[in-house]
Amino acid sequence: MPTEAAFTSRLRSAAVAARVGAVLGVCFAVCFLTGLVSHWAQLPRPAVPFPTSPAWGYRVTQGLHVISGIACVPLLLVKLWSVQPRLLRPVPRGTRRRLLEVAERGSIGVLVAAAIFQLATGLANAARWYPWQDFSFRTTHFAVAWVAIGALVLHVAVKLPVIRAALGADVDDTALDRPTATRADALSRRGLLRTTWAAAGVAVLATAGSSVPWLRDVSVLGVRSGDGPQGVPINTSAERAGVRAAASDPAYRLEVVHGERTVLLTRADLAALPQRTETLPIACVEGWSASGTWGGVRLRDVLDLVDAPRRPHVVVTSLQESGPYRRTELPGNFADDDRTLLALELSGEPLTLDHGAPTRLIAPNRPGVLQTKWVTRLEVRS
Ligand SMILES: Nc1nc2c(c(=O)[nH]1)N[C@H]1C(S)=C(S)[C@@H](COP(=O)(O)O)O[C@H]1N2
Ligand SMILES: [Mo]
Repeated sequence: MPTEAAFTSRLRSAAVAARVGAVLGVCFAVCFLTGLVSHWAQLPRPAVPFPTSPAWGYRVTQGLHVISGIACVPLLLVKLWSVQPRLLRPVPRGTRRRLLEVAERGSIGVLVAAAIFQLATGLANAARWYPWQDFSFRTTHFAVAWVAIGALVLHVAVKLPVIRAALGADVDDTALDRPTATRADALSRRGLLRTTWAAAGVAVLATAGSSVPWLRDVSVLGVRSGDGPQGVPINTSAERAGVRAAASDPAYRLEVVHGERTVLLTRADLAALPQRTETLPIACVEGWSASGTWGGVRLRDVLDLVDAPRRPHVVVTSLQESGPYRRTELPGNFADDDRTLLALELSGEPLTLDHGAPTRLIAPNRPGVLQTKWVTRLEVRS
């Protein structure tokens, strides 16, 4: 086991750790706050309604969530590298000092573990890789976010004097250096910092095109947001969802239920209702988003056929027989919003099977995961 004294590079310093840590802290805060927005947007019955405007709001917050999370990866690696010798520091003598040291290292252990867990599960989710069956990504990612942010606040509070001293001094200042950290490397501290910012920038550019259209061509790791039939990517195909036969069956009906009243509509019945056009994005929780021009029926017009009350809570069911997106809940403010459609068209053409034909839900400022495709039933609940 190496000791703290074995690390002699001048780069592993409070000067570097505080600067990288400050940027990492900002990225973490953006990630945390936009994550809270996403959690709120996905609550089936939020105590405070999630707003339906601006229509592009979730597109921006979730794009920022994934972009800031990705920027954290290189930043966290450099930060951990720069402070690694500190973790090998000998435990001081004396019960009180020893207890304090153990408490501090324990809280840092929690912070590091929670941060790595968040970045790893977030990346896995953005890459649509779900290695655990029955593992609720959203619940776990949300719970551990609080652990991470709590440990981070504690860490910053404990380190505030060092952080202030390090940020207040020149980056090459040696006052805060460990006694053995005297070896000059080929790379200067400024060079290391510049490389770190560049690595974070490259990671962002490689993925941000998923939500920022003009970055599309440089985003080798991002989903091409303009790719896919009718200019919008496909998340789950009709084939994969197992709905190909049911969705193309002439016997298809949309069932609209309110208490004792039920109305059955064919696709032709929907097409005979007043048609509207809205430009609304699909903003996937995985970070990609794309704007579409949707044609179809106002959801409210369909709900009026069964005399749904104002602000109805609507349960939307898909033809898909299993899977977490089979059934979604639409809060009253979304059901009543004039822009919320049952889409029959995209980009002026009939909706393709993969985009959710015969009809799909599209509402403003709503996470993509809740924009249910292949809708077969709407049930008004109180
Ligand atoms: N029935 C059903 N609806 C669904 C899904 C699904 O898997 N099944 N995927 C959702 C997700 S995660 C997203 S991002 C959008 C994607 O819509 P698109 O494939 O038309 O782009 O559809 C949503 N609606
Ligand atoms: Mo999604």
